[in-house]
Amino acid sequence: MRNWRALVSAIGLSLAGLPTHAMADDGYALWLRPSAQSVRQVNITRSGDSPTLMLAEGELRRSLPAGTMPVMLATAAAPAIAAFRRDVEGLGDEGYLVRTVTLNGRRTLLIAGNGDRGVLYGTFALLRKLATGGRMDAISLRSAPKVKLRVLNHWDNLDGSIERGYAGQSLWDWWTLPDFRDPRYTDYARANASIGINGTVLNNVNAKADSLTAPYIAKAAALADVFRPWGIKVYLSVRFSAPIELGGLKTADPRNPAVAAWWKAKADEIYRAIPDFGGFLVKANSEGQPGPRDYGASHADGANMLAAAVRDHGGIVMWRAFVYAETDPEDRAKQAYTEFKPLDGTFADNVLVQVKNGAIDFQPREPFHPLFGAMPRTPLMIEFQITKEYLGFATHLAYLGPLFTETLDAKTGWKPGETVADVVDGSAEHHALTGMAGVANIGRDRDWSGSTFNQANWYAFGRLAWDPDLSAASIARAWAAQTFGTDPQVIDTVTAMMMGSREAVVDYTGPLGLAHLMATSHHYGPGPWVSDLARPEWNPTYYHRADASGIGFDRTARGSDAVDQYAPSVARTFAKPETTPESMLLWFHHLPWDHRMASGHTLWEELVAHYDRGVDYVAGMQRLWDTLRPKIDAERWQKTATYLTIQEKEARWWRDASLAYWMSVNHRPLPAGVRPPDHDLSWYKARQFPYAPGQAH
Ligand code: GCV
Repeated sequence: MRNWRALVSAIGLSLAGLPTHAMADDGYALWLRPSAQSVRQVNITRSGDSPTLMLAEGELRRSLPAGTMPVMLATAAAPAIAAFRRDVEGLGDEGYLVRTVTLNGRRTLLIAGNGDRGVLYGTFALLRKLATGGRMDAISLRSAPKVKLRVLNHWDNLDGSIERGYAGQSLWDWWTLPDFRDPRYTDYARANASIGINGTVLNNVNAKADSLTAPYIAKAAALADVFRPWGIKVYLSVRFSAPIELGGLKTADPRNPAVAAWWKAKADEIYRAIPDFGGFLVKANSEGQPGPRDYGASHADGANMLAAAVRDHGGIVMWRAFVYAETDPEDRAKQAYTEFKPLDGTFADNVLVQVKNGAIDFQPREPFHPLFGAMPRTPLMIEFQITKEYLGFATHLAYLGPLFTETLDAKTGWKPGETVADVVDGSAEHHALTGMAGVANIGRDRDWSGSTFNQANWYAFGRLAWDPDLSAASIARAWAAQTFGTDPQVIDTVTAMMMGSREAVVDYTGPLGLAHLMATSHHYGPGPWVSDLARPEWNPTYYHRADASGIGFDRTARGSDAVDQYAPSVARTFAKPETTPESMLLWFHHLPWDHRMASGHTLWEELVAHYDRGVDYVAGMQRLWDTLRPKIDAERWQKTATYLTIQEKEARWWRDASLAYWMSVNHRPLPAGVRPPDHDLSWYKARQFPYAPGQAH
């Protein structure tokens, strides 16, 4: 024992002697830095003793400099802040006010909300302001979330794997729960609270019925206990056929009273263990999942039956619109609208229909989903994918802020000026129940998200769920400052790298509106040639339709007429190549390779130029990152630099394989001076990656 102590103390001494720039930073702290290990001498008063208020106090004690003016944490009902009650009005139960006021004759920093959660969010807003260069004496913050349910969707399986997860195994150790509550669960909740996320769906939408058994409910309840003080509710994905698998019923038909009774009893059981359980998320009749359509019942029948089971407890149902049927020959991009639009107004008032940002599947670029604005009598929740299934997994630097805001800012055309954000935040139709879901990119990797820059996508999702009107650039700047410090050169450089990074991925994987060109199943790398899968819409050739004469999917009236699902003004824009934004050209049109682009180039020349632009952008990010070497801790700098090298290699691979394939189809030479692919097409086709991460099983 004495030797052991001596060793520890020797290491402690030698570590203390190291210069700070040599200290490793493994990214575990995310954007929540720096935080002292010991509490500081700050005069903080609380209006109560709730766990949430105590957490807020702890955050301040670890982060505020000693000698800061007194701080008052108070909910609106506290007599001490009666004079400021009106300032808190209109902030709902999660909004906050942070301001310097005079209390009992002393200048005091007041952090107030109608409820404890508002005070906690105000605390994090204050710390963010300070970490991004704000001054304590000039603080004046007032904000309330525009979206009610700000929810992460974990596609985590009960065996610890994560579908489309690239940051290691699931955080949830189902095996040791409910007894062992890994401290990391608290750190997860804290990180989410710091950006306003207030819900988490624990398990994969491709759900197993087992998650509804008593042992797994107890495990979920243990997580809910950890998350509760941080303002985070737990939800579960449910398998629609669970009454058959667990209840021994012969059917899961939502119109069958025994089925409804089974779900009601199951919901009651869950609420006994988790009194503030959020509700259910459902993937039904999609990609092989069971659902009400198996019995001739509608999606509304299914959703409403589940909604009735949770309604008395205040629960909700998030019912996904991501459906396409194996028997349906209709353009896949049209099927969700065809199925759901007629159901508008038939859903119970505790149901949200959860719609992916685009009509296919989280591609690097998709036009906004035509359901937004087309179902005014139904609350529509938007679903983004934070994990980068189609944008380079964990290794590629692709900041998704511009992808998220491009969709949120899109004009639906259904009402003057109406945007997707207006539909999502409920302002378009005055829906009180609103939501934004993000498929999480979080795993057990030390840095949570597989890379430092992937953390920015988690952060951006949370910030936009709180306020969908924020700009992607302002979020990137704030994240950079919180993550790397306030050196302007670092913030400017990091933001510059981030802001064009998603467009670069579009350029080197599928420019000008091309989509779904990836390899089969694991979705890693290019596979535009794939044409032999069982279902037509699983094949990349279904999406690009390239042949000797042209390329692109005709979704005009001459083709699938998907444009007709948009509001007339938007449909008119997308109906003609001349008025369609070039970034979405081949999504809506099949055009000859010689089609003249705005630049004067042919479509083929332009396509090639985009691939090169994408690869060049990555090289540019490498150069910029090199300039930051003296200013970033060695561990995070080196990992990012190495990942950029991987990205550069894979961007070239995507470009070369794609060009080799397009040339095999159009029989055209590359424009003069363009570098030919490194290998011939057969070499690219022969690549196999049976162990690529994140695969469904
Ligand atoms: C969870 C895509 C993904 C699947 C995912 C599905 C969905 O198809 O590849 O892994 O399944 O979307 O969103 O349900």
